[in-house]
Amino acid sequence: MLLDLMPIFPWAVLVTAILLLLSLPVLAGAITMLLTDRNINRVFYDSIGGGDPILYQHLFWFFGHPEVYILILPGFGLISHIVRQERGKKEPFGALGIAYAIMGIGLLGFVVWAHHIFTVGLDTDTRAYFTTATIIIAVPTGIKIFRWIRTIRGAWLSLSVSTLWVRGFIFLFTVGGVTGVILANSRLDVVLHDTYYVVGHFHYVLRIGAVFALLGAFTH
Ligand SMILES: [Cu+2]
Repeated sequence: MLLDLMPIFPWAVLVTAILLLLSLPVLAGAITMLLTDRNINRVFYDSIGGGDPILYQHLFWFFGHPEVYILILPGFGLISHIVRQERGKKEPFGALGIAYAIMGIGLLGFVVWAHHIFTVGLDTDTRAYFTTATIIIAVPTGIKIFRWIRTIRGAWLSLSVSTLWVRGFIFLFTVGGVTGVILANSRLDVVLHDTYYVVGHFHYVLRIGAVFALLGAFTH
């Protein structure tokens, strides 16, 4: 079987596995360095000895941002399969584009981490780069949303419970995604950091996104 012919869910799980393989070791290294700082007088993060606590935040979020994609990518695969089968089609509309969008999100997931730490005193150029790179993620994400909608458009959809979860997912995940684009703007993020706006953003994309996809898949 050519990779292009692989269904979407295995694509999503393959990209998730790659994200795990490349991000977890960085977290392991970061907390190992932290343990040595705490227990054997190393100063990786201790500015007194020339270390830098912001280094820990960069290393943590280098893992932490791919982690949120690790949580949501399998759900993208599940949603693709539910809309396909509920629509009675062999493939969702533009399946290859969805596979490439999933790969694109996996790749971009590794170069946007500092949008979690805009408030630590990053210089303007760094903030401008991370703002731009983060907003670009809306492109592959939009590609998937429009292809799911196009797959289910114009078809009488059985009001099966799984399609209700799918509709809830598509609408509410999109709301959550839009708030992510707003938070990507570092000037806005500095004001919204540590507010319930961020809590609302990640609850829409994860609590509703990932969980609705799971519940839709269970019922499907
Ligand atoms: Cu992030």
